Amino acid sequence: MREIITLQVGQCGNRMGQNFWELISEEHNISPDGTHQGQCDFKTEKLDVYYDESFKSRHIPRAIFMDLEPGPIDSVQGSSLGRIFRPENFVNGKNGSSNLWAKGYYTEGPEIIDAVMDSVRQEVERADRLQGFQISHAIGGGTGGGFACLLMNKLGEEFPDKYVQIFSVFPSEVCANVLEPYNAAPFFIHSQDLERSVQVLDNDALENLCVRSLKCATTPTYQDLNHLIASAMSGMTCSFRFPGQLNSSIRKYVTNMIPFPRMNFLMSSYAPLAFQAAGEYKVPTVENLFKEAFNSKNIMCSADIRQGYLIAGAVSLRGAISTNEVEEKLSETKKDKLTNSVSWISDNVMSSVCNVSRGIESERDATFMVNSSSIREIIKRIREQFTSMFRRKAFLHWYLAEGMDEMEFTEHDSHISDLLCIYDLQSYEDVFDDEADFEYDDYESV
Ligand SMILES: Nc1nc2c(ncn2[C@@H]2O[C@H](COP(=O)(O)OP(=O)(O)OP(=O)(O)O)[C@@H](O)[C@H]2O)c(=O)[nH]1
Ligand SMILES: [Mg+2]
Repeated sequence: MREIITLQVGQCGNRMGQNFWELISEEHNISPDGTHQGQCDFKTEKLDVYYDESFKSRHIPRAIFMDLEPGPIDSVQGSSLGRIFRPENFVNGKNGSSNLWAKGYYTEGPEIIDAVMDSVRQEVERADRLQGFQISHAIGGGTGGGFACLLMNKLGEEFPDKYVQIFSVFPSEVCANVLEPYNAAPFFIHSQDLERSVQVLDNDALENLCVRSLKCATTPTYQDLNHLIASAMSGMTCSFRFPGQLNSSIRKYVTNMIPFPRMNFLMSSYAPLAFQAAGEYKVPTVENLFKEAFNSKNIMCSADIRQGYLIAGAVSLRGAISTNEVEEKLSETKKDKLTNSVSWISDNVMSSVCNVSRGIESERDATFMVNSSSIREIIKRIREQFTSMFRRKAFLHWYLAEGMDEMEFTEHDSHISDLLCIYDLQSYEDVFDDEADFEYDDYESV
């Protein structure tokens, strides 16, 4: 088995994780006491990837929940699924981070990192052949930002060959707290690694989806947003959890989606949303699913994929669907819609079909994952928010009081600025235009 351990960090990360586990437990017919209901079939074949089967056939999630304050952890423990998790895999501090990255990374975080790493090591020992970790968090939080960076460093030191798939909520255009740009900036350095892929989400885009596609009558709540995130996470991980043909491990997925180590920021969309909201109790066709999944308005972060180069993509479908039909529709879509692909990777969108559906609620669904240079828009926005405060040294004293150096802020800024250059793919196209004169030494790999 190729096990995955999930690590939930901070309020947002814990709630994302809770929703994810509720959804996949339903998909795999695991009840809140950990017992499997129903027959052994496709749904149980790869159950060991996310669950550890213990005595009395109980399936225990390979999950660890952590926060610098008790509230979010208590709420997961008190939820209907709370009893399914190992009690020792809930780790919390008492003082919180006061929204400061520096406390999460330098002062409060180190107080609980040993307890977290003890739980991680125990989970790793329970696995036969661990493939990697899955982190969920918001990069703008003091904990989701600072503590998650500390955790990623520790994982890199102790388990350097393991893949890490990160589900990150990025700050919105109007930040939930003013310090979010400072808290988010260091993430770009800490997440740069060959073995890390970042799935970018943002609450603006998710709210729009709730209003426009799901037709929510009231202002969407975090609960609504988290439900959408969980659907996408379930779609993105279904090929690891169920038998299928493509991307059956994080390693395969990352290898195909990330051409250069630092181009590791991916986006996603999920279908059907509008189709379901329209109250049509028909099973969506492959065409319906493609129409929604490839629509740039349905991407779960605020970047318009039509405005950038499509570097790599993968569409993962679930339900009773013929592979031939998917291949046919995909080649039509590539010709008609995906015309902004980079010229230097041929056939850069893959498809996979998993015949096990999510259940009666959704007999067919599709998740589109994409690596597009339009992610620049979001990174650029965070940098602008960061520099407009940093130029004036606003709020800096809070971070310096926790032991941070002003130079670190300058480094974070210049790292983001480099990243923006890396994602400026026009220059790559130009290199290829001059291909006749091109020598390998001309091109420095990023
Ligand atoms: N989608 C979603 N976003 C959330 C949720 N809770 C918080 N956020 C967003 O996450 C960001 C702040 O992160 P939090 O998770 O609250 O902070 P934290 O990681 O606990 O860090 P602290 O600052 O120490 O509390 C803001 O952008 C919030 O809008 C949630 O349940 N769902
Ligand atoms: Mg918090």
